[in-house]
Amino acid sequence: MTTIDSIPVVVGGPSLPQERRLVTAIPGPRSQELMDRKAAAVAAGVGHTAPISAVAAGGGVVVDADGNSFIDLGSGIAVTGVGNSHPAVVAAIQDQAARFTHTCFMVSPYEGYVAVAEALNRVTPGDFPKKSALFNSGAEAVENAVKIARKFTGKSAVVAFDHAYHGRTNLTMALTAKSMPYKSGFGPFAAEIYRAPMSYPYRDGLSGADAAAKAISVIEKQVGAANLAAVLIEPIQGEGGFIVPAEGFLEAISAWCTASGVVFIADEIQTGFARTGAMFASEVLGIVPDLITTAKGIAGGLPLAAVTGRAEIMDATHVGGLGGTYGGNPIACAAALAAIDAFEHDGLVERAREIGDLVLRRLAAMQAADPRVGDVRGKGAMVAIELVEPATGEPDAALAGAVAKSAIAQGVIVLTCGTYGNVIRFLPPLSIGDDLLNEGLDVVAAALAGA
Ligand code: PLZ
Repeated sequence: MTTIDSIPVVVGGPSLPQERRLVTAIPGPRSQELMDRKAAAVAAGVGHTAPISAVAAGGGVVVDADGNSFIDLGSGIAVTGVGNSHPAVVAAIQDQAARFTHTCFMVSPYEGYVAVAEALNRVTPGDFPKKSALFNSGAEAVENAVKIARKFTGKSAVVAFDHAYHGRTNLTMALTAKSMPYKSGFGPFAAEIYRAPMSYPYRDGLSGADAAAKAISVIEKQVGAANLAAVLIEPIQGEGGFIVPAEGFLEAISAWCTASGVVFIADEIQTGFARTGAMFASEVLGIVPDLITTAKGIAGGLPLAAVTGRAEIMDATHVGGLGGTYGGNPIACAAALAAIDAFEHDGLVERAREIGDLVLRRLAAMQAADPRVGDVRGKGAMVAIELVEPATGEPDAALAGAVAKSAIAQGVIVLTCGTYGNVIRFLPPLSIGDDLLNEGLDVVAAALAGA
């Protein structure tokens, strides 16, 4: 138990005071102590954004061991969409933990797993019979989507895009575009992965149709549909810079896949579950993928991931070909059922749209006043600014890093992203209130003005 202003705090969730409050410099002494222990005990490769010791979180705040309360504009990288320690998620976890914590679904199946599969089959886009399989992490879901597509098509090549992020395992490192920090020194990588150009309207100036024609030409000339099992794409790229493709790009790629016997996989691990103002970004962007990978927002913070898609593709794999000791862990499934219910019935899709309207309006005002804000983009509660040298349009990663660092020191957790590291992204929990959201944006605006 820690104390904040002498009040014992043992629980987070929405009842935490919804305020930004700094009572020490950041990091405070207790957080610094944890940073020192981390440096001594945790492998150096595991970095951190905010130098704090988190002890509670909920609504739109994260509280540290020194009693500082931060406005959360990151949701632990798009995970706590329903809000940290959402009461229904907590209750479901507690109830399931008291019943059983594990049997292994492949040994003694249980209802929670099947119910999550049913829910995913229902809420994902596509008016056709679907099936799902559950895993532990986003990377594992992507790996399995590739396995399934290869088995179904009998082909081996996979196309991913410039700026893509799909994970840190060997196959998903190969699928991820950016070398530093994700891949550098960690090769050799998995074979039969090819890269196509992404539609990036701010930087390529191409229409969706032209960008798709360019990508399809690369795919046809350098890979060939006869060898291609799957095209894998984030409908809105996450780590790569919150890149929203030009209108028509995804439809054209998806249509080409359908015509060419290639499985079209949407990686909705960051964009899924109400984040973009629809249950899935595919709906916002007008596509119906063959397979969808999900994770992050699915279970209110517990590790769970899934592949969902056309039943005939999902069923192509022999019995025993898919699985894992923990995939679809019963506690994670209980959390997911509560979280999915909250996404569907607590108005969170609408809330994501409202958040998007508010944040985009504020960011557009920042752009109008400051030529270093080169681009403002995003959908729903997944929006970003791209910072540049005004004279040249060159990416300004140093500025993005300085703004994020200064915002954190002022009590607002924001994340950067982008191939060039020059994008500041906003991924608030959908449980955040307008007041905190505005205050958080005020702090970011002041940090930018002062940088
Ligand atoms: N696909 C689209 O966004 C995870 C990575 C953070 P895991 N993104 C956050 C980091 O630096 O490791 C992600 C994603 C998309 C796949 C993944 C991978 O999901 O659950 O981290 O494996």
